[in-house]
Amino acid sequence: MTTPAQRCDEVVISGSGLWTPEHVVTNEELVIALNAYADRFNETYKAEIEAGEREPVMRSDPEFIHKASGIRQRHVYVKDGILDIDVMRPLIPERGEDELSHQAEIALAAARDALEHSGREAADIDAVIVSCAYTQRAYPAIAIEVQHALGIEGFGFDMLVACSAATFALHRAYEMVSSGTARAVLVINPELVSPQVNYRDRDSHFIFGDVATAVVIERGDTAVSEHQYRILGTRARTQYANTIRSNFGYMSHAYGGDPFAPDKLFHQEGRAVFRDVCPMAAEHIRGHLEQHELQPSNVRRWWLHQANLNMNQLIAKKLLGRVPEESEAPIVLDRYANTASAGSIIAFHLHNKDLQAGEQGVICSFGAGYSIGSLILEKR
Ligand code: CO8
Repeated sequence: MTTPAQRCDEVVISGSGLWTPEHVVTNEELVIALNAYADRFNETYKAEIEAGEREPVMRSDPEFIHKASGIRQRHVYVKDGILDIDVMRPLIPERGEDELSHQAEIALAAARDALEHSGREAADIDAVIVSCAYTQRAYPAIAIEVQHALGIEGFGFDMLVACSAATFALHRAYEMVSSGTARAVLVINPELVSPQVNYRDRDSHFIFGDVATAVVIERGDTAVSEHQYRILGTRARTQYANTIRSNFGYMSHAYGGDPFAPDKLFHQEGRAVFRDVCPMAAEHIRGHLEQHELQPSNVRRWWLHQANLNMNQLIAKKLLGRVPEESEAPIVLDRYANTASAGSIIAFHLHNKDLQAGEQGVICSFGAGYSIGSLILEKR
């Protein structure tokens, strides 16, 4: 169908979707595996470690993990291999070029859920954006594979913005719909992050989980779903920082070193990230609300990025002057852990339907880059 280039004053989120992997890994399971690996490694290299020629592998602790992050467990796409101290990575079988890719498979599950919630079909969608921390290949785009599988006309593309991938993609979708280049856009976040976790590193082995989320953004004048959220505004900010990084990429072939060395996996200076990002995120949200003549006290629901419970409480405290109630700023990271860009969308998906018409909420992500993205929503 040809889309009329008709500008649109009211753009809405008309539905969202969630795919949760069936496999769960608890903190205790992760710690047992890492500590067994550490004990064996440190015994094997005892002499070198004592001579200062090799660093020991540090043991982990489930109490530390819960206290420092609020995380109790995570869902993973494939559990096999993660807890095996001879493997310590998910054993995901490689698929042939004619098969549906892993990431497209989980993207499709979330997308179908979002289409159902929005009351939309493939024929109603003009664009597909797959936006996440990693795509499993550079091309063809996962978005185009998903577009093909769903039978959507129009166009699709992938984009990567680490933990702000979902919000930044929603911004692009909002602009497309408001400018009239698309009637409706499907934004999908297939966060298949477990292959990038270093399960031998106590600083980061507990942080991430897999999930997929999706959102339909469309014209308000034709939206049909029961729960609709008018997008009052979007705001983005980036500031370069090296404190969260992965060096894995297509250049690994040229470098000739170990393409799976620790620096090629996720690594961060967690304390520095915490210190830098909390004030940035609070200031960003306050400024965004002021642009719309709103105060933090006007916000009924905070759908915040889900990296760390203490981080969310500190950001909300900076804004509200108090620790928010669970019902004001729902937490999902205890069950899901950090799911990269999908965390705030899981929180939105699971905790939006009780809002009354005219009540406002904020979706906000913050993470690597640094990158911060927010949307102010109002229930219709
Ligand atoms: N068990 C026991 N001790 C531990 C463990 C552990 N598992 N881990 C660390 N320790 C030790 C440390 O070594 C340190 O010891 P010492 O004092 O002797 O040096 C001590 O405990 C304290 O460590 P930290 O200072 O690191 O502890 P924190 O209280 O700061 O907590 C956190 C660590 C939980 C990581 C915290 O700093 C945090 O959450 N920071 C924010 C991080 C964040 O939000 N990052 C965003 C990353 S996500 C993102 O941007 C998307 C990237 C793309 C996705 C990637 C997918 C793979």
